[in-house]
Amino acid sequence: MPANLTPQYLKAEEEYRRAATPTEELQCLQVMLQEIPKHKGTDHLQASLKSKIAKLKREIASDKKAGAKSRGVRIPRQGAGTAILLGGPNAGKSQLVCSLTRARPEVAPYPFTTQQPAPGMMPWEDVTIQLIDTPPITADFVESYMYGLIRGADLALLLVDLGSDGGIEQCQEVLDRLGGTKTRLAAASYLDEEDVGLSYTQTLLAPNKIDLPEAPARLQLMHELLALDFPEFVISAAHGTGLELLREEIFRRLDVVRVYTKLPSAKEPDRDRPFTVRRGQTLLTLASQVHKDYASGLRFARVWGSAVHDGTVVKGDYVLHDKDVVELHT
Ligand SMILES: Nc1nc2c(ncn2[C@@H]2O[C@H](COP(=O)(O)OP(=O)(O)O)[C@@H](O)[C@H]2O)c(=O)[nH]1
Ligand SMILES: [Mg+2]
Repeated sequence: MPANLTPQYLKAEEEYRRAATPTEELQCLQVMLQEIPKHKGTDHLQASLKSKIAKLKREIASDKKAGAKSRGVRIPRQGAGTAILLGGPNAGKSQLVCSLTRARPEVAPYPFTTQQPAPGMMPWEDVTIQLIDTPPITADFVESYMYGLIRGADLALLLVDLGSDGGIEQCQEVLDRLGGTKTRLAAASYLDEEDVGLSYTQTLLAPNKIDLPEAPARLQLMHELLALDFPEFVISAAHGTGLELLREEIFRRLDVVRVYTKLPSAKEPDRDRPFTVRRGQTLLTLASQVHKDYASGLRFARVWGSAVHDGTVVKGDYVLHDKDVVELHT
């Protein structure tokens, strides 16, 4: 990573990785090009940004001509963050969504039951997290909209079918299939340093159906055959084994903090629905989430929380902590 990248650059880069439309991508790349320090060490990256921008402009122009809508399927982000479920046929993706959310996708013992991506909301403590059920990825086929969904997700859950002899190979096929594209899975989310179009989405591995008698032996075999560095959560989506740990890790991986707001006149904050912001973000980000006018009109805030004394007066650059109570003064 070239040195001295500005916070604006890093923010645009993060948004670029998650952009769902060519127009959004273009906006982010333009900010990145503007913000990148101009010296020899970034020549390569500058050139790569410029060629991406030119390509996107052409793409947008030809989409306009063809009257095309934005490519792919878009699922509006909801809740504290988004996890996308991936896997081969029958791995148990739909079953997991059924077990963790109130959504009721069809679960069936035959492949390709799920044909459209479908979101459901998973409760965790006092927040909800969006889970997206998807059609299987196989050696021969992946729906083209899947790339945008994977890039846009905060994290991926890769399910392995321990209920069939083919499960391990099917998992490998998912990785191979994506590994040949610019949308890949990794232990952490990041953009490639040399090629900003190449995106990695952090992934948890979830070997499923551990309730079945042959499953432990297959799990062992999987460890021998696949050398994966993803954190592993062995589960039974149908029986609930391991799901509590998995839910907690999903929340942790979103890397967000919860903030409760209160009116200056109120004694108690609104505890029902916390706002969530990425860890490291500031009061200013929260203010603009609460109301679009608040970011510019914010004078100060009082904070009750783990990092400050009760009622401390802070400015827009205060970095929020999990479970802070914030009273905004505009
Ligand atoms: N024994 C067992 N069966 C499961 C489990 N999870 C899913 N299944 C079964 O596996 C089959 C495929 O599940 P489904 O959720 O439709 O898979 P998908 O294609 O990945 O969405 C169904 O018959 C499910 O009942 C599990 O944890 N244990
Ligand atoms: Mg399904």
